[in-house]
Order: sequence, then structure tokens, then C-alpha cells
Amino acid sequence: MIRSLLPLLLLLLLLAAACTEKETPGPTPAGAFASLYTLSSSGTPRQIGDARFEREGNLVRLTIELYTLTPGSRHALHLHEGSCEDPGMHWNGGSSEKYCTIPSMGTPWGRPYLGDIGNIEIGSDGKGSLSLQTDLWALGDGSALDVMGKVLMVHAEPEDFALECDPNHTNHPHTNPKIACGQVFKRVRMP
Ligand SMILES: [Cu+2]
Repeated sequence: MIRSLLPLLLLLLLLAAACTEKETPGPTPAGAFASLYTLSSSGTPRQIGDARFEREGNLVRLTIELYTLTPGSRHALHLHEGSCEDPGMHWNGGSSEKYCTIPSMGTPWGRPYLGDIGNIEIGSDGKGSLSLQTDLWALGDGSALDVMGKVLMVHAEPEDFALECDPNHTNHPHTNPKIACGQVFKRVRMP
């Protein structure tokens, strides 16, 4: 009986070893994070969220968690140039072209800028999360497409990215106040 189970046990051991190996972090950290703090001219900045960027093969996965925001609110999220103290332009990977029709994971990006993440929805508990996977961004390679060092900006209002990509829509005067921000840093420790 035991002898007949041996090959199965061996197989299970091998599978377990393979799984463990996959989870071991490589020599170079493939991740980055941003801690998001409120931007306000008065009062102490308050942390309202976290973001994680992870490289998976040729993809970058972004996971954002926000908390203590107005229940039921929606907010546009962008990556900007510069810093939280002195935010710059919308990040567009060094390009002046619109990204609307450029494929991300095989389907059009659908937003004008490469740094347009999307809108996040805040639930009745004041919390919201968003995750995004794209093969358009790079992480930590120092290229023009690298999201490292950019600033993740939370805006007061949501945005209609599809409308902004509509070629018939030319006029969009749009001021969307910045309410929170976090710079994207290399993760030095694995969680
Ligand atoms: Cu912005």
C-alpha cells in the first residue's frame, strides 16, 4: 500500500517545491509603491490610500486601495510628471500622441494619456479599490515608459475618458482639482 503511494508523494513534493520557487522574490525587486496623502493648503496631510505596482513578465499590474473618502464619490486617477509638492504635466511616456487607440493587452487603451488610470468608485463605507494590468507601462527599467518616480494623483471629480478620445470632441476645458497624491517609489522590502 505505502509503496504504491510513493510516486504520488514524490509528485506532491515536487509540485510543492515548484510553487515555493515561484514565490521567491528575484534579486531585483520588481515592485513599487505609492502612499497617497491629501493635498491641502491648510491642515496636516492625511493618508487616504496606497498603491502597488508589480511587474509580471512584460505586464505591469497596478492595485490601488483608497479609504476615508466621501461615500459614493468617484475620482479620476492620473500619473503626472514632477512631485506631489510641484506636480507637472500629465505623464504620457514622453510622447505627444494620444494613446486612445493604442492597444493595451490587445484592446484600445481608450484614454488620451498613457498616465490616465481611470475612475475609482468609493463605496458606502468610504473605501474603494481599482486594479489595472497593462503591457504599455514599464517598471524600473529607466525607459520613457517607466512609471517609477511618477506621481499618482487623485482628482476631485471623475472624467469621461471615452469622450476625451472622441475625435469630434475638441473642446474640453477641464479643471479637476487635485485632492491627494503619492510618488511612486521602488519597493525595498517585499511585504
Ligand atoms: Cu491629473
